[in-house]
Amino acid sequence: MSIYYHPTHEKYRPKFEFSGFNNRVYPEQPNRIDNIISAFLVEGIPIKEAELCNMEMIKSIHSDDYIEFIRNIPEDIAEIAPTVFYRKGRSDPSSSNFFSKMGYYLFDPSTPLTSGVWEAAVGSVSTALACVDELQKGENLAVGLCRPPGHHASESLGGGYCFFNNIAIAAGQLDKDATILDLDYHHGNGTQEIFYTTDQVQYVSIHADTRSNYPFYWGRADERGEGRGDGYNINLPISSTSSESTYDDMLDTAIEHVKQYNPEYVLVSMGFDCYVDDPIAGMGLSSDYYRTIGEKLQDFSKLGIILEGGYNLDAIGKCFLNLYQGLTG
Ligand code: Q9C
Ligand code: ZN
Repeated sequence: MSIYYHPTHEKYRPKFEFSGFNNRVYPEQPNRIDNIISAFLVEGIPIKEAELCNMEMIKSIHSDDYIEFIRNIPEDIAEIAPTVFYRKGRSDPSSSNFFSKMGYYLFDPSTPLTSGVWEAAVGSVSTALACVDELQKGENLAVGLCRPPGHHASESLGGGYCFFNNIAIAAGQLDKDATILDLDYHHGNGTQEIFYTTDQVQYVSIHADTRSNYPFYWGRADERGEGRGDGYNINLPISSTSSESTYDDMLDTAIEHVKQYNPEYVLVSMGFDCYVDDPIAGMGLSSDYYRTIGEKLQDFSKLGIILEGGYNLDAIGKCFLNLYQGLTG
């Protein structure tokens, strides 16, 4: 059992998120990882540095042109986000104009571009891959402190603080069936899209109902997969004001779906933004409840925990530690 991170996450530290009429302080900060690591170190639990992955891994999920776009963020750009967006059926983007490409490869202004994006995003993918490596070598549990997160990113489209879909890239490396169980507050639209037509990866997500919550245009219960993937995409939306007991019932339902599929591996898109005092989201979950989640996940024998969201800097360390103690207790 190991916990991984990669130090290049520190290179990505945007200042602002363009958000409606106000810019707000960027919630997805390096402190998130620092605080989680501190909480583990206080308990004497060591954290390992992941080895850098090769580009083939990223290419297994993302298009070459999207990867090149992220790799080639102009050095002289301090921090920038798109405000004009491409929609299907319009003219293709210009291959030479950065603004044109920016509105094509990102779906919202929540994912600012800065010079450190590439290094941080590759480090985050590497962290998730270190976890599946460990599981394939025979370990039963691995934890990846990925940052930036990944579940909103699809083949050629970033957004929602995500550039590369860490957990999708990791799941794609597994040679046996896998479930991605997404417990972030937000629907993982990128992960859903990537595996929508396959039966080799089951996607199960509990999230705030997207009829009134970000990311709005994906995540309904009737999105069940297509072709071979029909029935292997399971969206379980709940109200954004759900109590802990509502959440707990839905978690049992989600776990039943996973058991029915009976995968070799379970990878969890672990967000802590359902915590009651999350600054941008939040449902009724207490920090103690994350121990219960850990206990319930003990039902699965090959388990990878991959960090997605969670923005309360005072609580994220405690929540993660509780989860870990539930998993290992
Ligand atoms: N006013 C994750 O938790 N901002 N991403 C929405 C609404 C984007 C969350 C702004 C939230 C993305 C991984
Ligand atoms: Zn989230």
